[in-house]
Amino acid sequence: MTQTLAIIKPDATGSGKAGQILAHVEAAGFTLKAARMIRMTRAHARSFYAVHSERPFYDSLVDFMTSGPCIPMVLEAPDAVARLREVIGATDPADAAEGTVRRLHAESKERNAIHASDSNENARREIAFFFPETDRIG
Ligand code: 3AN
Repeated sequence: MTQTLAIIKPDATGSGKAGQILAHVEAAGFTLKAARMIRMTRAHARSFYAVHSERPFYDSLVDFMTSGPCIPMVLEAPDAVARLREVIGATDPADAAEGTVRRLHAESKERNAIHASDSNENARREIAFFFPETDRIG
């Protein structure tokens, strides 16, 4: 078993889709190991997305991620990082495969419902970013 970090983003919490999205990933075989509901500060969001700091969409992304509640979650499954990327679909919902979380629930390339770690190294870093060791079960 391996773990990955997902975040249900403010577009999805705001439109009442958090429960459907969690049900979707659980039905796809993931076990929920930790979760919180938070409102990210600008400093928090800037730090989390530091890798994108030179991209033209960075300020807008920080605005969006701080616009409402987020639900970071630790999800566990065999090959969790790659499998969750498949289940959520492409960044742009117009390119996401049928039946993926983003195809079903995302509004746009920015307001795209859910984040998922893109490598095992980033999963470890992102899990530690949101969850102290004492909050992680099992
Ligand atoms: P993914 O979330 O699919 O790994 P990344 O890491 O390229 O995509 O981008 C991180 C986040 O930045 C995306 N989830 C999305 O919210 C936003 N984003 C990425 N590309 C764009 C873009 N061209 N325009 C606006 N927002 C974007």
